[in-house]
Formats: sequence, C-alpha cells, structure tokens
Amino acid sequence: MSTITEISEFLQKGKAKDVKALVQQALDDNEDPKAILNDGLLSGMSIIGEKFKNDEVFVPEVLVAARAMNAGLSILEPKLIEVGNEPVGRVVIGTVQGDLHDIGKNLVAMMLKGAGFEVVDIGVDVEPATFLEEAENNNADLICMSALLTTTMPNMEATISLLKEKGVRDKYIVMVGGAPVNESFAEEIGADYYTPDAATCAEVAKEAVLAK
Ligand code: B1M
Repeated sequence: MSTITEISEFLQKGKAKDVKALVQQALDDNEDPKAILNDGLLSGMSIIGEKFKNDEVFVPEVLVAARAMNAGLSILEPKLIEVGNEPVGRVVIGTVQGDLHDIGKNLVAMMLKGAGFEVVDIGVDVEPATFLEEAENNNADLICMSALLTTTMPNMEATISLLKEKGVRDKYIVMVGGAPVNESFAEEIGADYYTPDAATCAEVAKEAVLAK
C-alpha cells in the first residue's frame, strides 16, 4: 500500500498521530503536497462522508476523522503556502452562523494565504454582524463565507443583506462556497463569486482583487 493510500485509510480510522507521521513521511519521500492533500486526506474524508450519509458511521467517527484531517493539514500547510512579500489583499473568512464545519474553510484560508493574502480567520458559527464588524475593523478587501449545511446557507444571504443595509456592500468582494452552495445560489443572494474548491477560490480572489 502506498503512503498516500495509508494516509486515507488511517484518516478514516481517526488515527491522528499516524496520519501526521504518514504525511511527514510522504513529504520526506518527495511526494507532491497536492497529491497528499487530494488523494490522501480529502479522499479519506470523502469516503467517511459517504459512510456518514449512508448511516454506516456516526458523528463520533466523523469527528475523529476530522481531527486526523486537521493533524495532517498542520504538517502539510507550510508546503502548500509560499507567500510573497507584499500582501495581495486582506480577507475576512468564516463559517456562517449555525454551522460548525471548518475543514473546508481552513483549507480555503490556507490557499488564500498561499496566494499572498493576509487572512483574518474569524472561525465558525459567525453571525452576520460579526462578519460586518470584522471586515470593517480589519479594512478587508474580501469577505469569504463557507457553509456546509443546507439549513445554514441562508445565513450567507443574511450577511449580504446586512452589508447592504449598512451601506457597505460595495466596499467588499463577497465570495461564497461549501458543499451545498452553487453558482445560481450565489447569484440569487447577490454574492460576487462562487467557487467550488479552495484552490479555485484563491485564484479567483486574486484576480478579483487585482481587477478592482
Ligand atoms: Co457534518 N454534515 N454535520 N459534520 N459533515 C455534512 C456536511 C453532511 C453533507 C453529511 C451527510 O449527511 N452526508 C450533512 C449535511 C446535510 C445537508 O445539510 N444537506 C452533515 C450534517 C447533517 C451534520 C450534522 C447536522 C450531524 C448531526 O449532528 N446530526 C452536524 C451539524 C453541526 C453544525 O454544524 N451545527 C454535523 C457535524 C459534523 C462534525 C462536527 C461531526 C464534522 C465537522 C468537523 C469539523 O469541520 N471540524 C462533520 C463532517 C466532517 C462532515 C463531512 C463528513 C465532511 C465535511 C468536510 O470537512 N469535508 C460532511 C460530508 C461531506 O461533505 N461529504 C458532513 C472536507 C472539506 C475539505 O470539504 O468543507 O466541502 P468542504 O470544503 C470544500 C468545498 O466545499 C470548498 O473547498 C473545499 C475543498 O477545497 N469550500 C469553499 C468550502 N468552503 C468554501 C468557501 C469558498 C469557496 C470554496 O469561498 C468562500
């Protein structure tokens, strides 16, 4: 079994220490960090997601898998990030109110850092007013919102409505994403961009800031 396949297997079992060690081993063996991410960590998490959907595993198993994912990401992060000197812009990023999923949001934050952004990560379960306050206080160029639950997606719209209400909507580039979000939803709620994954989000964010 290859080290990358082992990473996926151990992640599914929630073995954080092993995942961490295997990611380090894969890096030492000069494996491509993107392959470690996509074919190891994300592949393992996607299998857990399928099993969760089919009631083959439950919240505790998903939680330990998520912990193992974060352990692997902590080793991988410096390899995925190569920051230039001048920040491209400043981003405030968070998972919307009612939503505790942070793995995707963390990946997006990581890729944005890698693209040269200064990233203010305001965590999970972020109320619309907090997005507004943090964006204003940090003089942000972009607001990035992540949602993983169909029930929390409307809180993206609530945040945009609040920005409009306070007359500051046009100050910010608003980007949305997360598994249940799509292009037409983004258009419907008045976001500037929807992107399907972390790498595309970072690319589009850079283009958007440079074009502004
Ligand atoms: Co949750 N969960 N979960 N969960 N969980 C999902 C999302 C679910 C699809 C599982 C399922 O049923 N198949 C389902 C949602 C169903 C729905 O709404 N339609 C679900 C549910 C129901 C729940 C609970 C309600 C379960 C319960 O308690 N009964 C509960 C809700 C808690 C809450 O938030 N209030 C819950 C809890 C949890 C855990 C805490 C156990 C854990 C989260 C741990 C953590 O994040 N620290 C968890 C997990 C891990 C998942 C799954 C298995 C994996 C999510 C993940 O991290 N994926 C997930 C099933 C799945 O997605 N297959 C599931 C890996 C991550 C890299 O992908 O976040 O999609 P993702 O990010 C992607 C893209 O979406 C994109 O970039 C990333 C890839 O590059 N992206 C953006 C994300 N944000 C972006 C922002 C952007 C651009 C791109 O621009 C700003």
